Amino acid sequence: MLTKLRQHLDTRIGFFWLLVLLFWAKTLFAYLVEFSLGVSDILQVFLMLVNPIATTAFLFSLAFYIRKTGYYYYILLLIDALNTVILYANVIYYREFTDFMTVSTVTGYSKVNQGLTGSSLALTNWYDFIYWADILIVLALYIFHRIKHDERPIAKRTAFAYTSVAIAGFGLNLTLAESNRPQLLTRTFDRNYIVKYLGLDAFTVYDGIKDEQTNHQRASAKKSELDTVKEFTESHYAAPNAKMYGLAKGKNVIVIHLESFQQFLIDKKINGKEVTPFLNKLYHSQSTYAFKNFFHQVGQGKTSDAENMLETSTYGLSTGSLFSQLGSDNTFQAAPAILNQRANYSSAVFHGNVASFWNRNNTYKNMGYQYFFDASYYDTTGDKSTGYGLKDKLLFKNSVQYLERLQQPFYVKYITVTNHFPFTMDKEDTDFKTTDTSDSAINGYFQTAHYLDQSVHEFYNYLKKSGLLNKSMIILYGDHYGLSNSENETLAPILGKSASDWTSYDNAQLQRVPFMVNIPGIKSGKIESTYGGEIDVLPTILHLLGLSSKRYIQFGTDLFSKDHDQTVAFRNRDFVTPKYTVLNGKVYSNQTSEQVELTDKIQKQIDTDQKKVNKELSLSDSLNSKNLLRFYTPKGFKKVDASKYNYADGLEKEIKLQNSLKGDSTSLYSKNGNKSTESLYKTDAPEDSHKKTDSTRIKITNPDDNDSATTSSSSSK
Ligand code: GP9
Ligand code: MN
Repeated sequence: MLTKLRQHLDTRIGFFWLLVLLFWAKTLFAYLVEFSLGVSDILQVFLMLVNPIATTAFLFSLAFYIRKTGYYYYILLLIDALNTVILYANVIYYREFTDFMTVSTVTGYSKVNQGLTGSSLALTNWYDFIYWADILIVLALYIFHRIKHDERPIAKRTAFAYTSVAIAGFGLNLTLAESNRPQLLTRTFDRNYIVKYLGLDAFTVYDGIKDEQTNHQRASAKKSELDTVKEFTESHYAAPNAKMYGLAKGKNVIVIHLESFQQFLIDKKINGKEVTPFLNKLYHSQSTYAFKNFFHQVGQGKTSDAENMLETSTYGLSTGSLFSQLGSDNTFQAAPAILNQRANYSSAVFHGNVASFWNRNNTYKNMGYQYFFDASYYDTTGDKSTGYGLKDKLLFKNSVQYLERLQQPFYVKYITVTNHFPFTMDKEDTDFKTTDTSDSAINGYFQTAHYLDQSVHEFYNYLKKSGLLNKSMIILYGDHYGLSNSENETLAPILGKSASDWTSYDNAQLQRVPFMVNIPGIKSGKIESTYGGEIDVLPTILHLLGLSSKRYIQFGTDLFSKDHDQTVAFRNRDFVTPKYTVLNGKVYSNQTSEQVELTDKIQKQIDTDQKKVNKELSLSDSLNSKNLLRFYTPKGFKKVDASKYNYADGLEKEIKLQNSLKGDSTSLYSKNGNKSTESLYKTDAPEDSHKKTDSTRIKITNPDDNDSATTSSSSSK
């Protein structure tokens, strides 16, 4: 047996398999030891284990086409070495940035994370020889004839067969990956995902192609195109409403991102109980301006599209996520930077998922976010998290230590995750008696929404006790639908509708999400019926803070302005106005829910609106995909220098700043006589105590996060 294997090794094909095997082994070593790929089910484990094989076999099989003996062996080793360079460079890069190396970081185009620098040397480890030893040993064995030099060239047909089988193997891998994570390549959730499912080589090629497409679009961009965009946004601008302008001037801004939260949850009762009693109270409060006709406008980038619209007032892209595709390199004039530069706001994001999801770790830098407290800042072990990270109650509670040390005024964003598809909950987290439909996502949705409501309630109690409440304006919004169109017919009876005459019109109406501006202390709040969407948030907030928005290129308009544009564009060019809902050219009346008999007058109006919607979306696309904002710097705006931001050791940085400001520090902690306010936080989350919880589920938490969980100092990004 052993001699057989030996003999096989002495053939060209045997040598090939030896190298493939070794390369596969060291890739797996990197997967398990260096990267946190967040593998969460058996299929993912399987794909992770096999994904290096097809691409490696494909690349190495290219040597089969070489007939000359010496060349064959050396070229094969060279391919191996080059592939190892890619692997090893990613290992080093990952140690510094907890992310994979993109082509734009290598070519130096990227503004964040300037590739590998001198300091990278410090990131090498003693065991790194593992990545190179195999090549050196095999090379030595070959040179000293311990491996026979097989003179027989590989038949063309055999070579071709190997290459083809490798390609087919990759195809199979891709198919399985897509079955587990649909739209993996079109939506680009996370670089981690592509590596986890398809491997490092596939990721590098994929990224290279994307990069080439982006660069091509950018290179062809002309400054005059910016002028066309600017002309549009200038003529579209809506001047602030004097009554609202500066209503929240100087206040902290707390944005609460209500994951997958739809408007129909507001005031909804299930089995006689309100699903979201606290949010309902806020909705009806005199201190809240709530919008009942506010729509999400996201595309495939879901949460990240919502974030982009809210903070830049430009649309997401027609396919994929803008954050993932352009976030690393684009010029942004986003809320955190604007508020910092014009009113000295500090800024932070709190989110219990890994930083690389939706490429946030890079995009936030270009937006000017000073701090990003991602999963590595929290204990996300065991029952503390679900599919997308830390449970909401724990996110709010465990962020206090970071929040209280931020200089005020601050602009902060909490991105919740528990109310996310598939809306499953651990038993200990809910006693809400939900619906009993045939669809478990629907039944779960009311429970996870109820949980989210409780989380926000607990957070509000803290805000009140700590005194932050009256110093803040709190923005609450739902990012997009939770239940998709395919579930809506089952949902219909719960909404008092019938499934049998459910139409696309009804689906469109369900794209309403909450948008609430809560300014504790005011009494003028009310429920507004103005139509609007996520694109309108930034100018609205700026005006509430008493900052004019005229100088910026923004596609939305202030919701309170009398000139506010009430045409709400969806990403697929459908749109809603106060009177009509236009879907794929079909016009429905909002009053009757029926398709409208089109008179010439109505048709003309719809045509004009449709043209505007198309124009707006395509101008936004050209602005973003050609990175046109680099040609325009608004008055007083300083271009964001992404390389200034690094999200490691956030707490230490806050403390350092606090200490250096001494008596001038405005953090809550300093104002509280240098005492923490953490003890004011009360949660009923069972995971927070040492009560026994249900720990039989598979968790996505990655082992690296566990060590650095409670102390941010060990975070190694
Ligand atoms: C992930 C979370 C969910 O971090 O924000 O994103 P989504 O799937 O809703 O786009
Ligand atoms: Mn979302």
